Amino acid sequence: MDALDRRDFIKSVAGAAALSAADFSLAPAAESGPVFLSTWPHGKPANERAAEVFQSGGSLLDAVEKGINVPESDPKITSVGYGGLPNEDGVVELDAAIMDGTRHRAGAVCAIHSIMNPISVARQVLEKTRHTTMAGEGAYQFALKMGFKPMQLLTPESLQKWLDWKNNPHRQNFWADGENHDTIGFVATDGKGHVASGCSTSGLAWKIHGRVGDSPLTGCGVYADDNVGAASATGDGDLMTNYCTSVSIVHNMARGASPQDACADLLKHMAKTDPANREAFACVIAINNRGEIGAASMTAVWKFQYALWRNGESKLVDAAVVF
Ligand code: SD4
Repeated sequence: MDALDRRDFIKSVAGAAALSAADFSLAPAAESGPVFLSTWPHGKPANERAAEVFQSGGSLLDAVEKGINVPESDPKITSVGYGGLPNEDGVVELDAAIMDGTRHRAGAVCAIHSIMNPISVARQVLEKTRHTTMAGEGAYQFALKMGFKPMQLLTPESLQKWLDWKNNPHRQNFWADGENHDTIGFVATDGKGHVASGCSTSGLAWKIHGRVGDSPLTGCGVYADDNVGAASATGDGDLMTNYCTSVSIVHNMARGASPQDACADLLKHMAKTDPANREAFACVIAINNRGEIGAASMTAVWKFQYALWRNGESKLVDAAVVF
């Protein structure tokens, strides 16, 4: 190869690389206005709070964090924050993560106890440290250093449910009934191409002490990339972690899938690798940097509803079912 050929060759290789990188980015976002999308009916007040925070000058991350604080602080919601059902030892252990699509950085806490708003601790991990994920006692001590106040997260109702479970000789290890599956997953855009994702949960009721689900793991419960979009997930975290659901969905969108198709494709892929997964509790949400959204549930058994806030309208919608 003479010098000129070599230069041309290098130029064409560089061109090809640039092309595939460009393929990975969606065209610049159209002005969509802010959009807030979250899981389950308790996502509706969370979205509304997020919209208020954003419209009064908060950042997109402030909106996601403060939105998620709503179900976290509500003792009636038994799968997130205060009032969340405890682990098998009767201790409430919470998982949460928040990811900023602009900086491509997440903050997360796993299995943290005694702190009502783990998403806010996750935010502090993101803003105040060079770490991404903090776990257990270390996450708790970090929260205290950041000024969070410890409290008893069991309510009389959740304590009674734990006692009933404990006293049942035929108790199941996980999810003894169908009520305990309402993690909040959250995705948002500011309408100008920025996206963010957040997730907060008490995880599986009666889980083994120290168990960490998908929710606080970057790429699983949260993923956000301004070049493409954001995703989040709710469901059987022990299963879903193995599919890196949120990053898979965002990468599907990067290859050109709509948010809706990207969600459905991920669930189909799970079912393809193991047909038993057709019965799995797996639900996902996604948004792209143009404000288009998607949501899907593996099966109709879970009656997955998502909450959507757009143009001042706040509603609950039945998600598409894949099988
Ligand atoms: C977990 N994915 O800890 C969470 C639970 C969940 O709806 O999302 N429930 O496995």
